[in-house]
Amino acid sequence: MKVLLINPPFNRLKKVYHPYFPLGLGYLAAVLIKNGYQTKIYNSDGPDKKIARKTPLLQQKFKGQESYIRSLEDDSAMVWQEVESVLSSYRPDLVGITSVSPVYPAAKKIARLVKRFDKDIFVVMGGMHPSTSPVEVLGDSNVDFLIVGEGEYSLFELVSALGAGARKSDLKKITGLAYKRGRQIYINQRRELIKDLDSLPYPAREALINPWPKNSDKKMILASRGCPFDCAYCNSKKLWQRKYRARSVSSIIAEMVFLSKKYKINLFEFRDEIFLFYRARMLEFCRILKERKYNFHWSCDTRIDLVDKEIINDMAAAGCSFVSVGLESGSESSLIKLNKKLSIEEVLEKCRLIKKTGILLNINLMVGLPWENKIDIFDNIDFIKKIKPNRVFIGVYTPLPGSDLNRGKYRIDIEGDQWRYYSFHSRYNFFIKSGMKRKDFIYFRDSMIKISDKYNKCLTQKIIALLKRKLVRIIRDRQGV
Ligand code: B12
Ligand code: SF4
Repeated sequence: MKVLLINPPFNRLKKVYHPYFPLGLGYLAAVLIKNGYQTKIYNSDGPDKKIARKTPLLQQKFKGQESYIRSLEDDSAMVWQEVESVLSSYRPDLVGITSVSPVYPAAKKIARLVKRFDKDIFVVMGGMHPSTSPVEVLGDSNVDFLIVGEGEYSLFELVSALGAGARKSDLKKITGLAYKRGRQIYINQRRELIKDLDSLPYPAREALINPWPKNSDKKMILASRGCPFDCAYCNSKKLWQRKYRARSVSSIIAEMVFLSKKYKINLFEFRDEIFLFYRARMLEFCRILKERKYNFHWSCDTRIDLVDKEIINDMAAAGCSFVSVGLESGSESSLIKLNKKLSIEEVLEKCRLIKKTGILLNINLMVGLPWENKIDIFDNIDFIKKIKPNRVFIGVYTPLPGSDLNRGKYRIDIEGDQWRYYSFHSRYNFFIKSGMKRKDFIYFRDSMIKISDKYNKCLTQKIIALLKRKLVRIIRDRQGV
């Protein structure tokens, strides 16, 4: 069984420059390779010479949605030809496609291309969207199988079973698998989560067919999985069941050292949902990085309530240069409705703590919550001005399948290809039920975005300044000055 794992295109079709490595596919590939299966990863959201190499501002991200929609409709777009050429040069027996909801139309399109290329190739889908909408996804005639939840061992068992000419009774035993026979859809029992994350091999970054230049996609790393909190707009719990599992400090640092030697990098991006959950583990992580003087720089995402003076100072001393926090709203009543369990006062105080250390601060905010009125949006704008962050990431509320907020009077079902219109940065996202008119919402949303981009421009300048300083230092070192 020859396996090809595909990350569908999204940023690339939005013409947004964003080097990243699909870590989920990396883990799936690593387990298959370890068990003797020839496996490659193709990141169709990967490098594209036509896209300018610069960090996009929010305004550009919104413009990109139109280009995503157009490319999905245009069979001659370069990316679809690239998919076909990868299929014909690699000739897989099984293709696995990952998908989050806004990317699902692109994942569907790839499934269609695979079956058009060779109908005997097995198509398996997995990831957040298939896990939360399995019946819809398996209803697609181009999809044979689907894995709900954590995928490594379910996919491995499926590949082994198919390689041995599986019968229906073999498939019944594979936990986490969903499949169909004729029109009947079967969803097996969910698989138990992997108990010890240290037992997994490192993501197979080397299995990527089309890496980004200068190893810019190699910096992403995961130290934990899942999140025990329960924010109403989020659907993380549908995948990770509100269970938080962390790797050991020694395993994380060993992976950083491995990456720094193999790819000559010293900058890492932790992509965990909440990096700081276990305080003692974080302090130990920082202590070891400081003691061993690795000179690593790193960034992470966390809930702001997990930050305190000691931990943030230690993080700064251990090379943390950028922290991203999900605050979501500057309105106290919205925070309650979102079940954020944060108060504005606490947030402001903790943001001050972070900024004092010199660590760059990114805040994530949402706009367009179903109950919002213009006062809530003004509260957001005020909040940004009070915090004065180094970067602001605004997302327009998106009703994610399986989230608590997407229920009852606020329930909105977006199906299949309709997802092409909706993402955190799409002008089609309008789910307000407070009576605010669409045109007023657009005006307030755009004001919030413009103010945020002022801070975002500053960050670009800060990074350029930092790089210039580095360059000057290198030139001086070389000249022995
Ligand atoms: C890191 C991250 C990113 C990174 C990297 C994304 C990537 N493709 O790897 C960046 C910053 C680029 C990103 C971008 C976006 N992201 Co994002 N991201 C995350 C985050 C924080 C962690 C993802 C991760 O690495 N998890 C760890 C790995 C191990 O898990 P995994 O990828 O899910 O894979 C496992 C299983 O799902 C399964 N599996 C996954 N794929 C497949 C495929 C097959 C064939 C099989 C068998 C199994 C399988 O097995 C894997 C191993 O166990 C999650 C939060 C979360 N709860 O997951 C959000 C999250 C996935 N992102 C989300 C969204 C919406 C986006 C964007 C659309 C945002 C936007 N711009 O509008 C884009 C889409 C870009 C893209 N093409 O993916 C949402 C998805 C919600 C939804 N229902 O769709 C999440 C859940 C955050 C949230 N709650 O809002 N993201
Ligand atoms: S939004 Fe973040 S903190 Fe809240 S439940 Fe989702 S992952 Fe956890």
